[in-house]
Amino acid sequence: MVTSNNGTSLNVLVLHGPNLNLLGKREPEIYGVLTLVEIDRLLTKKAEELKVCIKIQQSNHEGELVTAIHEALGQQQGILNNAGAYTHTSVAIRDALAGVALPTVEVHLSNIYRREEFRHHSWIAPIALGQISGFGANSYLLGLEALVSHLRNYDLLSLQ
Ligand code: CA2
Repeated sequence: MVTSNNGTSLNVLVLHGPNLNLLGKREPEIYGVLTLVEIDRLLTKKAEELKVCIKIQQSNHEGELVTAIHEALGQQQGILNNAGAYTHTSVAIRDALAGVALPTVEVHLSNIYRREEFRHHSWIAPIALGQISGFGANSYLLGLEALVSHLRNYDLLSLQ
């Protein structure tokens, strides 16, 4: 677990699902060359720029991810979530996110719609604010920006 606290009051939970701890070691053509530790460093730097506090958790266990989501209630104001393969299978993670009703942005390193058909369905997307998929580690950084903009009530379109 990594926590970066820069003294601001906006708190975001970053959740990484199963097998993401293997990043950088296998399948770099799909998931990129960065390790999860390197992605977490980039996220921590982005959080500092955005002046938000992030708590980062990775688990290979569905129940632990559900518990982490429950524990976010009252602690974090939003969730940046890459549920990994559980995206395509887990009603329990979707129910947990719907239950705590915290604004959630779903992210994926790979473009799940250019891959096998079983990855095209997400149980989480319908209850998420939105989804960013296919930009490698940048999906997380773009997702964090989008979530923070939403939480701060910036409507990018209304700025035009
Ligand atoms: O593209 C994504 O971020 C995914 O959430 C990654 C998941 C995959 O099941 C989803 O369909 C899309 C896989 C997590 C990483 O798995 C690895 C397996 C072997 C080596 C490196 C990573």
